[in-house]
Order: sequence, then C-alpha cells, then structure tokens
Amino acid sequence: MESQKPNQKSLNLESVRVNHDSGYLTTNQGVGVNNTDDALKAGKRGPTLMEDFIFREKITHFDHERIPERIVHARGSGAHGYFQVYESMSHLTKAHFLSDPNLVTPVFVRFSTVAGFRGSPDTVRDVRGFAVKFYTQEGNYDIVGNNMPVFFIQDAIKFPDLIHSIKPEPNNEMPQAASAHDTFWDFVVNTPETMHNVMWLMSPRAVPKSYRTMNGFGIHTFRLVNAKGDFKFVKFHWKPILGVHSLVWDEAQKIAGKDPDFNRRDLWENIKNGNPIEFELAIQILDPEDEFKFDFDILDCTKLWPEELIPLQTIGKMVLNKNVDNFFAETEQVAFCPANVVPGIDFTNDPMLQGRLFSYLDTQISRLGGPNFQQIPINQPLTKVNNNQRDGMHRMTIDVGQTSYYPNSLNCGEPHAANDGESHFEHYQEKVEGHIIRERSESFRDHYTQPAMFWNSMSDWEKVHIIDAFRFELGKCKNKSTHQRLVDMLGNVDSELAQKVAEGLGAIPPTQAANPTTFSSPALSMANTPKSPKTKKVAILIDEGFHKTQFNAITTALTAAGACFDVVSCKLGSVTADDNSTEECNQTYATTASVFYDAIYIPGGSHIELFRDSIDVQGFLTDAYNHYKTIGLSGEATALLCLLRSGQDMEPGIICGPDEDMKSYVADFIEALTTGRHFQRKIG
Ligand code: HDE
Repeated sequence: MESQKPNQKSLNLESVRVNHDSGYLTTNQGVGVNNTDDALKAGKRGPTLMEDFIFREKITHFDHERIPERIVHARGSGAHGYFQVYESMSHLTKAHFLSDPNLVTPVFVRFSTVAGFRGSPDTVRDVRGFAVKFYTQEGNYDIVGNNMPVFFIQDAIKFPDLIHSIKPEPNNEMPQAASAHDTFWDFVVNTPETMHNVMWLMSPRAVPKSYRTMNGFGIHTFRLVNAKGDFKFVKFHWKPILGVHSLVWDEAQKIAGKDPDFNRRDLWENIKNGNPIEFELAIQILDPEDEFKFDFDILDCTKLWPEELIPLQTIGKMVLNKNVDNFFAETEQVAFCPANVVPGIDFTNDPMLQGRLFSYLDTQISRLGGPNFQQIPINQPLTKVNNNQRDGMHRMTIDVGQTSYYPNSLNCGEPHAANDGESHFEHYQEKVEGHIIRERSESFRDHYTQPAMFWNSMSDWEKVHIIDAFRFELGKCKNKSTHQRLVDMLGNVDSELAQKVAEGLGAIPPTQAANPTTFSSPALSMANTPKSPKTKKVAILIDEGFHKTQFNAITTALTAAGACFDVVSCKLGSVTADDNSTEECNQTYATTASVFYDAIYIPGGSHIELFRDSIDVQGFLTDAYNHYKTIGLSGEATALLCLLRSGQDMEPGIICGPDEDMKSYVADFIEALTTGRHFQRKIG
C-alpha cells in the first residue's frame, strides 16, 4: 500500500495522468480507429498503401520512442516522497524548507549506477548516484549526490577522460558496467588523485544491498546563508535509518545474472508493500574562520571531513512512499542539476562543483530535446514560473500577451524584478581575486593521507573485501605494467595492502612503503552501522511432511520483527505438513535462489530425508554459508549440518535446535538475522 503524508503537497502530476482503461482507440488527432492489426493494402495480399496514415503514425511514433540515455548514471530507479526538517535551521539558512518543521516538502529521488548503460544490471561494482529534487515553496532545489563522500578527480575538465576510461572500451564496447578493464586502471595509475575514491570503489560500499541501505553525500562543500547574510560551509549527508549494508562480491555477480533488476525491484516492492523508506538528512558545519584549519583543502572533493573532527548534526527526515506511475515520464525524464538552488543555499569555489553547474543544464538540452525540459511535469516547480523566456522545441505553455522582454511599459513593467519582501536568490558576495591561471592549488596535492585513513578505519572483513576487489579488478587487466604501477601507488597508502594486492597479481611489492597516517575514523566502517531485522527476507525451505509447529513459530516471529519470508519448494502450490495442514509455496528452486535472501530456515520433519540428496537444497545452503548468512535448522533439519562446509561445528549464524517450545530458538534466529552477515565464519 502506497501512502501519502496527510498534508503532503502533491506535485502537479495529476493533471497530466491519463488512464487508458476504457474507450475506443484513436489516432493522435483523436480520430477513431477500428483496426490496429492490419495495415491498409491493395488487395488482401497486395502492397501496403502509403495513404495509410494510421499505420504511418503508429510506426513513426514507435520509431522515436527512445531518447538518448544519460551519458553517466543511465541506469536508475526513482520514487516520490517528502522531506521535513526536525527543527528550524533558520540560524544557518534562510531556506524556508529548512526553517519550518511543519512544512512538508515533496521530493523525487533517483538512485543510479554510473558506468552501465540503461539496461545494465543493478548489482555491478560502481558508485551509486543519489539525486534528490526538493519541490520547495521557493523553487526546486536538487542535491545531486553519490553514495560515496568523495570523487575521483579534482577538476571538472578531467571528467570526460575519467568517464571515457571507465565506459566500455571504444573499439569493442566491452566490458559493460564494469571498472575491471585496462582503460580505467590505466587512467587510475596515471591520475593519483583518484586514489581515495578508488579505495571506496573497491570497498563493499560499491555493491550496496539495496538503495534503501546506502548513504548519500552531496560531496562538495556548499554554503548555508542565513537571513542576516552570514554563511557557514556545509556538507550534506543522507543516512538510511536501516543502516548501510552491502552485498558480498560473489553474491553481487550471481544476482546480476539471476535478477538484473535486483535493487530496482527491492525499492519498488518495499514502497508497494508500505514499508517506510527513510533517510535522515545530516549536515557538517564549518565556520568560515576554520576554512584553513585542516590538513586538507575543504574545496577539494577528493577529501571528506572526518566526522570525528567535524561532527554530523541530524536535521531532518526524508520518506519515500510512492512509486512512479510511468517510468519514462518520471524517472527517465527527471532532470537534476546541482545549480538548482534556493535562497539560503549557495556554492563554493570547488572546481568540480563549478564545472557541474554548467554540465547538467547543457546535457539535458540534448537528452530531453531542447530548452523547455523544465516544463516536463516531473521537472516543474510548485511555484509559478514567471519570466520572458519563450519558444523553443516542445514549448508546453501558451504564454499570453504582447510583451516578452524587460523592462517594459506596455505590460506595466511586469513581471517585475523581485523586491526585498519577495523570495529571490542572491549570490553570496564572496571576495575573489587572483591571476588567470590554468593550475591546481598546492593544497590539493596530497592524494594518500585520506585513502590511508579510510584503510585504517576498515574492519577486517572490509579489508579482505578491498584486497580481493583490487585483485579481481587488476586481474582482469591485460597490461602488466598497470598492475605494478597500481601496487606502487598502494604502497603510498598502506604497506600491508600493497603487499597483499601484489601477491595476488604476481607483482613486486613496493620496496618503499609509507603509511602516511595512523588516524582512523570509525564512522567510515560499515561494521558500525545500525542493524535491524526490519524488511529482511528469509527463505523457508519445505516439502511434504515438514514440521508445522516449527514453521509457524518462525513465521510468527518474523512477522512480529517486521521481516518477511518466501516459502520455497520444488514446485508451486500447496505442500502438506506433518499435521496434514497445507502451506502455499510462492517460490521454487527454479524461480529463486539463496542470493535473494538475508537468511534461510529449514524446519524439521520427514522432508529432511528428501533434502539430504537435493542438489537444490545443497545449493541454497552452500551459498548462504559462503555469503555469511544466517542459517536456521530445527528438529530433524539439524542433520543437514553435514552439507555445510564446517560439518558438525557450531559456527556464528548457524542456529540449530530447538528447545521444547521453540521460544529461545526463535529469539536466537531473529537476533542472528538482525546481526546480518556472520563474517567471523571461516570460508574458503
Ligand atoms: Fe554528475 N553528471 N558530473 N556527478 N551526476 C550527470 O547529468 C558531471 C559528479 C551525479 O539521477 C549528467 O542529467 C560532471 C559528482 C548524479 O539523473 C552530467 C562532473 C557527483 C547524476 C553529469 C560530474 C555526480 C549525475 C549526466 C564532474 C556526486 C545522475 C546526465 C565535474 C556529487 C542524476 C545528467 C540523475 C549525472 C556531469 C561529477 C552525481 C553529464 C561534468 C562529483 C547522481 O551532466
């Protein structure tokens, strides 16, 4: 059930929604059509006639159904919702939507991957886009962010090179949606400023479990300006209430084949089922006097602000609660732009941000076919658009009147320049001076301290993931000199990391390894993220003769904990339990797999005899085990322990039992499910 907050101001999409559930077919001119299956011909087997305007119109429209996909972030999924600030932030900003806790601001969010084409799988190793459009009462405001707090390069002029290197190679258009190829890593080893974002890209953050469980970051340093004209530097963060959770690499690869829409489906179904998708907005604030206080430049977007130095303040919440009606009209046609700001929020001189302020408007003009894309319903602000811009491709409004210029007398000077009492944007009057120069600031030169801090902050399992990822990615590169150069680069980050990657690649470990810092930031590790059983999904494997009481105990507990489950068997339909009652199976071994679940549970019963020799059950158990997931075996099902690599050993996340009434068994299972993955388990 999709819900809407009672006083949620809705977007103006209602007037353009068209239901096609009744009535007769027509052409685009509204002329009725009684046959849409046969073209007009001279004789039943004769040539098709040019005069068939019905045929020509239908085919012509079809021929032009596609628009250019986004050059980056082509693959995305969107949802509607709302944002509300917890307390007035008017001491920091004059933005209305951040000043009034009673104000409910509609939002549209688009999550995306970066490198893949529009039809590429969701679970590839990549940065994720996290773009939010706030339809505020003072105009549209966009935070066009990513799920990692830093970026690969420091100057926007390098962006085409970065993207050309990561996209499929131009001679053979391979590989799709992957950084694991020669050109990307060739760019990396020639561009040391990429090191920090590359560390994040090799970490589990690059394979989020769902769009609901990843962070968002505005990345750049922005400015908040209050009514008095005072400003503070600010960084924006989105924090998922359910915590930040990722896939493991083997799982991500399997899902990419079995369900390329995995993240999109998860978002869609959770909204459809009425599960709140919640992110808190948090900010880091820096006084202008502290601009030069740190060993990094706050205008350098390859650096983050450690939370331990500049703490996060949580200021509001965003809830996504409505799916789109039409993917193309909303998710595909939405146009984000970092230059979309409202009074009270302003830019800084970050050279990446400055470049982006140009690029997005420019790209929309070719992607959406002209300068009027703001008039597409999903892009329209709630406020009245009032100016003298006219005409152009696909103009939707009929602009009435004789004048389309300012100043004018013929229209009594209207529309007029906003007065002091009327909401309007004024740029912060920063004093700037300098020589015209094509150079990078000295303060942008350190490329290794923060990657080292990131590495120091990782838990053991995150470190293993990172080492394996480097070995995988570079292992896919044919050019051996790239291997060595990357290992040498890693030597500037951490000697152990460089050593282990070198081992995997058959490269020479760097002779001079330097660890530039011992500083670590616990906030950067996913090990410290909130954990919850809510919306987690369990596969319950059953067959004829399963133990109904045990089944009921688990399903009741899962529902109470806000988790959900699929009942999986070798065929769809009902399966008879030991008490002769029946249970409906909604998935089979052909339609689903362990990789789609957070845990599996097998109740006891006579079906265990069948399960011992079942390749399907064994497959489920092996994958769940190797992906560190909770495995629940009760009653006779404990005999299946022998199918696990560990044999009879009790290991973390393997819940065997039960006690008489399943009470403590069920509690243990839910606790293990809440924990998530059991990385202490030894695999391999
Ligand atoms: Fe983008 N980026 N970008 N980017 N970006 C686009 O705009 C660009 C950068 C981000 O769901 C494009 O509408 C340049 C950083 C997201 O529709 C394009 C530079 C961050 C999305 C573009 C960057 C982002 C885009 C392509 C270097 C994180 C998808 C289609 C200065 C803060 C938004 C489009 C959506 C999309 C340019 C770097 C995030 C070409 C030149 C840094 C989430 O305009």
